[in-house]
Amino acid sequence: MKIGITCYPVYGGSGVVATELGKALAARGHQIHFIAYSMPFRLGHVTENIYYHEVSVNTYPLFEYPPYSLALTSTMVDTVKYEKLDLLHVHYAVPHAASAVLARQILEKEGLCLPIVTTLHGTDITIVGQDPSFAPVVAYSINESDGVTAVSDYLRKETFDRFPIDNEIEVIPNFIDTERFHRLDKEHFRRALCPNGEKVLVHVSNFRPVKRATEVVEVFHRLKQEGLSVTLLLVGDGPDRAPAEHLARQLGVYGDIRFLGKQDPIEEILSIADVFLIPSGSESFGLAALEAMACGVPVVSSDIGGLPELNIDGETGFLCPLGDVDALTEATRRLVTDEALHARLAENARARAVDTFDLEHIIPHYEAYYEHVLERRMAQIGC
Ligand code: GMT
Repeated sequence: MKIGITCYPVYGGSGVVATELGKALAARGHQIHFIAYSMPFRLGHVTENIYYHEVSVNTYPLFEYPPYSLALTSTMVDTVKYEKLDLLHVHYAVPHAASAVLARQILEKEGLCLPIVTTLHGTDITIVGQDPSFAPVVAYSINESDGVTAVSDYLRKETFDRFPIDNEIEVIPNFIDTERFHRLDKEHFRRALCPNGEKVLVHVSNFRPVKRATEVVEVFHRLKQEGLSVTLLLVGDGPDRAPAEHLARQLGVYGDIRFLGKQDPIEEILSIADVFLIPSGSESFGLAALEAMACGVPVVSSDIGGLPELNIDGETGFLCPLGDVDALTEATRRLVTDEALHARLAENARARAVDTFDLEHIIPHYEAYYEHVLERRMAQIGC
């Protein structure tokens, strides 16, 4: 199949999922055309079966806000026409689904058929999409898509609860390449960071307030106060990094925390982790937690959103009530002090990543869904 993929190329889990999906589909013989405003950061070098079409937005003195969505639509139209794409798969509804619906209308006028699949990722439904400046367009473009997928049951339900949706939504969970994400031998790295054999707590995020990174610092502080030998690696960057640093200084634990900023490859850091903390206030899936699990790291998370579909309480980690720092601390304490418990949950976490979320299981779902959408569209309008 020839498939166009549009995503946010520089930030966030939706771009990671879209890019890894494109790479996996290309490896299975499909021809993949990324349509985005810059090269997706996880793409690496362009390989066989992978093409990249850059959206360039014309600036003009009249445009205080250059119309990116329209430039994207035009690039979609050109790419479909000249590359003869079978289907367009857009990730994150705002504004990609609307651009795709418009592209489909333009192409229909020219007698071309373009089925669209929209994948909902999270904040496009729960936060950004809720804004009155976007909400009617989000609902319309979801209803107009030929296929809609959501990354968790939770997100599917939220979409129906929050928008007037009369389309079907298929749940296809996120996935991981468990051959790339596995525990590597990084003992030298561990010894360098933890010369006294400290247990390693890790948090990876974009440090937006919704990730509640400061709670991770609070948990760490409490464990240090109890005299536990722990260190904390904070990976990523964003608006809450400075508040997290400030809190760490106030609590007197700044010197025991490494603020590592954005890091790649993340599996090297996860390979020395003992516990992964993700106390988010909103998380439709929690791809960062899945990456940790694939590296055999038990997860301490909040119990909201799609996290309970991924992190099984008492089996792959612990679920804690949102904002309950006592519960987060207790769960982390158990994992750093009880070796048998830690070993069991670490093994289960890896097994769940491999058995349930490995890309070899999930990519065929997408392929089958594309076939289904194509057949249905052909039957509908005979294209
Ligand atoms: O909001 C973000 O954290 C970024 C966002 C994205 O779309 O780039 O992440 C969402 O999609 C990820 C991939 O499907 C999910 O793993 C994240 O849980 C989800 N984030 C939220 O729901 C907050």
